[in-house]
Amino acid sequence: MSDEYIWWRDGIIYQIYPRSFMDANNDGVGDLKGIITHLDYLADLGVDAIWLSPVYPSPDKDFGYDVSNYVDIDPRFGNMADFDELISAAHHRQIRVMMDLVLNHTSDQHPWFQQSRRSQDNPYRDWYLWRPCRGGSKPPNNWQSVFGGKGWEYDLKTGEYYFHIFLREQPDLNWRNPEVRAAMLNVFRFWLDRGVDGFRLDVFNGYFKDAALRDNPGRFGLRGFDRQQHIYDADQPELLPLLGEIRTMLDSHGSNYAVGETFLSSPEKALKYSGPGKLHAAFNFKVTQQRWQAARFARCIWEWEELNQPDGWPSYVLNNHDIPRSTTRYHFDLADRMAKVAAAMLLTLRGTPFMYYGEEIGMRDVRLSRTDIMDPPGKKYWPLYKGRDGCRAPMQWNDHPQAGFSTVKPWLKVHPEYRKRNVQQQLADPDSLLNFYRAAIRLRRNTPALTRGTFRLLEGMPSSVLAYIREQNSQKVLVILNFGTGRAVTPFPEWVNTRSVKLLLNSRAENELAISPNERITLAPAQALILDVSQA
Ligand code: ISL
Repeated sequence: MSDEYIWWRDGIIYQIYPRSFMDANNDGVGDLKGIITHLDYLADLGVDAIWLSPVYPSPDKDFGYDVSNYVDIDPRFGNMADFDELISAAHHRQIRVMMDLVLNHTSDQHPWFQQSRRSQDNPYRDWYLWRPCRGGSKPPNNWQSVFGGKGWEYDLKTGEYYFHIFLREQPDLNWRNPEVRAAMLNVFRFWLDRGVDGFRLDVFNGYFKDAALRDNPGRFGLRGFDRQQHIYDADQPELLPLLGEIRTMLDSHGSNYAVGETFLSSPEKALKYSGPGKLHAAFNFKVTQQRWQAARFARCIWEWEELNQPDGWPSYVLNNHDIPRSTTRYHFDLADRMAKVAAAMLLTLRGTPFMYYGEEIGMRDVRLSRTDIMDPPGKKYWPLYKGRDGCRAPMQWNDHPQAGFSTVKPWLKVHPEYRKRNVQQQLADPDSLLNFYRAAIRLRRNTPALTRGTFRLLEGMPSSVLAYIREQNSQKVLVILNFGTGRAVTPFPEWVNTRSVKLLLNSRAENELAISPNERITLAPAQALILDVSQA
């Protein structure tokens, strides 16, 4: 592996949900100026890139994931001048900027769809998936919407159905139409020309649907969407050549990066779409679906590692804007100690770590009453499924009203614990989760074994312990993570000379590193240790 620094390989990518990060103009919605005011915070945290969830004009039926103009900024977030300022201010601090491209569907308010629905012979008709009724009035096939109900919406005016895999206000584009393809590649170019360094591609493997629109076969599941095998409404063979084309374009602009949000993700699928001539990376969300048990993570990481051999580059994510925050998901307690173990893992695995705003201070999901729910699937399925608002609450900057996010009531409720959990308080506390993230990120940056090094799981550990070795040239780093709430006595691999072990990071600094005469380490509950064992 080359020793030259490559930001998307060696660096850390931090996802910002702009409407919840910082509200500089005090209208209750976060904005670009707000992000600019906190770039120093991000530089100090040590991230190499930020990915902005959508900031384009949008009617907000799906909070920006329904785009009505791909080449502008929604006035609630600011304007193009603010965007240019953000790019240059970020670059000034060696922070790259990634845009979220939502190209599977547009908003129904996008001028393309407005044209398309006008008449069957409108030049934009074929930009979307319009089909006549089947057998009189039935939808063209059995495809469903992820957010509930049928995937087809009947349009009275022109007497046909259009397909939407998400909300009816998010019609799917017809990527087989060369004009759509060309328009979308121009969207990439537009942002590249403005200085953007990379992209996150929303639902990229959904771009193409079966040309014959065949019915999906059934399977067992709770919701309509889950009761089908999605073999015809995603992952079609036309996708790979398109990814090749996207990659060529990105490479011809410099070292621009693209990570795909693998829809209906599996590790095999993520791998299939990433690598040379394809996307740089595609998310493997299996990691986010594990219970907090060392053995489960070991299996999942091992599988992802194996798939990425010999020359794939994994990425890891514990949090994003679609799933409950890891602290809430795993019911972390022990005063953030377990969150430190998760951080130590994320930042020492072989692969690009993705962080999500607020993860570094251990934000929890906010609990909302039925009337406060904003997310459409949450409204639809309450109380069975409460939607994704919980992980999208305003960033907790300090203990001022509204957590320093805004001076007015924000678009979504602030988590009530913000007075004791916020950036300001954690910066001042040397033992805080935030300071642990900062230290671990610094260590990672200065330790080639932790970025480019090989990865090897250690066997023979107690059941609550995940341990692995990262190695680069002569540098060997041992990571030992106690996932359990009890103590764990852990052996060293026999080749380690325990007398020359050097402590690099200890998540429970109050416990000194103690190696017993029989060459074992006793880990406290939820303790993470990162050790230099090069001299063994
Ligand atoms: O979030 C999910 C379930 O809770 C997923 O099914 C999610 O909808 C899917 O992974 C696609 O997500 C992306 O596209 C959606 C948008 O709502 C999500 O926020 C986005 O990440 C439609 O654009």
